[in-house]
Amino acid sequence: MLATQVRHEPLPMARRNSRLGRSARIGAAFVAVFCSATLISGGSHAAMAPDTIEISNFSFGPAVLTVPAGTTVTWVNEDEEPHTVVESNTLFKSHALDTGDKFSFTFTTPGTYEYFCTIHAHMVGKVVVQ
Ligand SMILES: [Cu+2]
Repeated sequence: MLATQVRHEPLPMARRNSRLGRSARIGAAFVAVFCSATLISGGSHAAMAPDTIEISNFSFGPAVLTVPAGTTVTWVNEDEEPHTVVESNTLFKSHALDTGDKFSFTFTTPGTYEYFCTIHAHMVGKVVVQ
């Protein structure tokens, strides 16, 4: 009688262990998905030139770009709508950029330069030159 109980003992233990193993595997899968998503976003960021500002979805990206003095910053319009890039003190002023058009400006003096789109005044961005 006692021997039978002992023999049955490991069964529920094993079942509990396998359930633990499954949740551990699910956890590992989540970690794997999270890590690969991080890798993908990291990869696309690295592929983009650090001195390029993309205009898409009616916004400048990145909204704030920090560069060392002497950097040529290039804006690329990825939108279907035309946009302009105009510095607040008109230090630089692009023409209306159609889809795929680019505009570049070389920042030689350290400072903070705010710019906006004259067609859509809510579109603002900033270049910080160090
Ligand atoms: Cu615009």
